[in-house]
Amino acid sequence: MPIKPLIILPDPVLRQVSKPVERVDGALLKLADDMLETMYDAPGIGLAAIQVGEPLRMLVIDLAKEGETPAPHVFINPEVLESSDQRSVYEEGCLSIPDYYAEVERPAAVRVKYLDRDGKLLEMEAGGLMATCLQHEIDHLNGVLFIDHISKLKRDMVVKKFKKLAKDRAAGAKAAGRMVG
Ligand code: GNR
Ligand code: NI
Repeated sequence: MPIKPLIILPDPVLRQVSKPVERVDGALLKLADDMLETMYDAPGIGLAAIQVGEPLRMLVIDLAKEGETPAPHVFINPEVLESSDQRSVYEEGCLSIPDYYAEVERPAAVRVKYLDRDGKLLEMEAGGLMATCLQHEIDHLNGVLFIDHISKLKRDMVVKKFKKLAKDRAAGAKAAGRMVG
């Protein structure tokens, strides 16, 4: 099952703190490939393992635009080593909070260390969208969502809307079940 279902707000799974990866083995790389496929299908530019229900510190990013050569990146056990004092603002979205977008201010550049798919320890200095995306994804590993960086008023409105959507979906599924059953 290469394309995995996405975990959607307000599922408490999204608030779990993910565990460090202990071994970069075949099963982990299979998960990375499934995450990339799920991300491309959505489509999105990044995905953390917890968004497909796996509480592991791994994320994937591909910033290539449609029509460009794909540029998949896998980050295992990523850690921010340094953040710039300079900030930048991007309009962010999240595959776990579909169709909601808001501006978020974050450090404009970060230096991260991580393991790549060969289990090799690497460092990356990122700016622009890569810096924002890395921070958005690393937040997921810590159970943090981009709506945690907006005003409480806006956040409460979004959470309320998604709670209602989840409730309506559950009621709809139950009604459909009655019809076939
Ligand atoms: O697809 C995504 N787009 C995006 C845009 C701006 C800042 C962050 C992101 S990440 C998001 C996919 C996602 O939810 N990753 O966790
Ligand atoms: Ni996200």
